[in-house]
Amino acid sequence: MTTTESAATDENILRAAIAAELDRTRRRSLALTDSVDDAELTRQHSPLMSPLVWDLAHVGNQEELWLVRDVGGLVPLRSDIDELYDAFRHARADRPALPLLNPAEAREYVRGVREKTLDVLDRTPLRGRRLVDEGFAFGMIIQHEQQHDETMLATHQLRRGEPVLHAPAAPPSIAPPSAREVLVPGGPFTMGTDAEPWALDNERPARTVHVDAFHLDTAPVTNAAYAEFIAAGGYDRREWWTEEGWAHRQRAELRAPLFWTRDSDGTWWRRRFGVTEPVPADEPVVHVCLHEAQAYARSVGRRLPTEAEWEKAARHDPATGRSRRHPWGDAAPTERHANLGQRHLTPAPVGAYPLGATPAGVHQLVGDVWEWTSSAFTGHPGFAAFPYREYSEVFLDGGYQVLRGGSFGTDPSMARASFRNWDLPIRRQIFAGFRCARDATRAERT
Ligand code: AVJ
Ligand code: FE
Repeated sequence: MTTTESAATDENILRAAIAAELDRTRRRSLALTDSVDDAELTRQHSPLMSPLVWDLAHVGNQEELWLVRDVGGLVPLRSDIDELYDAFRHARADRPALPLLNPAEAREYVRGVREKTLDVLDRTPLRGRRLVDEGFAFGMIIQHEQQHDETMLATHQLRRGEPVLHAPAAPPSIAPPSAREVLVPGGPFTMGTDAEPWALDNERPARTVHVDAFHLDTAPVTNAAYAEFIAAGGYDRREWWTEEGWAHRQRAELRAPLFWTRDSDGTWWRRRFGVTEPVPADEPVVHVCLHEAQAYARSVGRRLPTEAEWEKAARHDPATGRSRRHPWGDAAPTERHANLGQRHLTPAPVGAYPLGATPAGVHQLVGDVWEWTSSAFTGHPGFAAFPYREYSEVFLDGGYQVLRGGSFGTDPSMARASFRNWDLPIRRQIFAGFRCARDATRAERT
C-alpha cells in the first residue's frame, strides 16, 4: 500500500470506531428513556432535572447543530426547535412547561438526525480542520450524549415508584488497599493534556505544575466511615463545617446523605433506583455535597485533595516522569479496571478493583463515585474555548467546584484522568463522594 492508501485505511478504521461508539451511546439513551412510559418521560421528577424527554431531544439537537449542520454543512432538519433545547434559554425547572416534542416525536427526531450524521461521517475527511481532526467533533458529541445519559440516570434515581432499571450487582471486594494512605512525593508533573484527541477544551493545554508532597487516602470514604461521622454528631458540630457549609447545612437541614433514612432501631437505609436497602458498609459514600465532604474531612483531621493533587496521584508515573491516561497506565479500561458505564447501579465496595489501582496503591480513583476536590472550576493557564463557549468557559470562575474520576454512571469515553467535571457546592443528586488528603510533614517533604 502507498502512504495515501494506508492513511485512507486508518481513516476508515476511525470512522467505523466512531460509528460503533455513536451506536453504543444511543442504545444507552434509548434504554434510559424506553424504560418508563410517556407520562414519566414528560413529567419533572425533580426541579433540579429536566424531563427525560427534554434530554433525549436535546442530545439530538446538539448532534444536529454540530455534526449535521456545522461539520456536514447540511440544511437543518428542524431549525424551529433549537430554542427549546438551548440549555441557556430555559432553566431546568421551566422545561416541562415548554411546547416540547412529545416522546414519539423526540424519538423520531433523534433517529432522523442520526441518519444524517452517519452520512456526514461517511464523507467527511477526519483531518485538516481542527473541528474534525481525529474525529473530535464526533467524540465531543458522543461524550455530550453520555453526559446527558448520566444526568438521566440521576433523574431515574430521583424518580419515585417501582424499579425500572436493572443491572448485575457490582463485584465484591477482592483485595482492599494494604494501607490507609500513600505519600505522594513533592515535585512537578504534567497536568492537563495536548495529546488526547477527544479531550475537551477545559483539559487543555498541558502544563507543568509543582505539587508539594501530600498524603492521599487509598480509597474513597465509605458509608461505614460516613455513618460514624453522623453518629459522632457530625451534622451538629459547627466546628467541623466551613462558614458557607454550616449556613447551607442549617438552611437545607442536612442530616445525612441524600436518599438515606434511619429506622427506629438506628439502622440506615438508602433508596437506590426504586429499591430500599440497608446502607452497605464498604461502598464509597455517594450523594453528598461539597460541604458535607469538607465537614467529614475536618472531623478526621484531614482535608479534600486539590484538583492538581488528585490528577498527579492519578496520572504521574515517577518511573518515566510522564502523565498517563489512567491510574493503571495507558490501556483502555476494561470491566476489571473500574466501575464505569452504568454496568452496575451502585458504586462497588472498596477493594473491588485492585487492577485499577495506581502503582503506589491508590484504588478506585476512576469509576464508582465522582470525587469532590477543594478546587474551584477555573481555566488552565492558556485555556481557549473550543469549539463553543457554552461547554466550559461560561462556567469558569462561576462558583462551581471540580469533581474528578467519574462514577458508576460515567461512560468509559470520559475515563481519561484529565477529564474535569464541575457542579455547585450544594449539589447532591449527582453521583458524588470523596476521598481525603493531608499535608506531608516537614520531614516527609524533603
Ligand atoms: C460537564 C456535567 C457539568 O451537565 O452541566 C451537558 C455537561 N454540558 N451539556 C452539565 C453538559 C452541556 C455538564 N457537566
Ligand atoms: Fe447538553
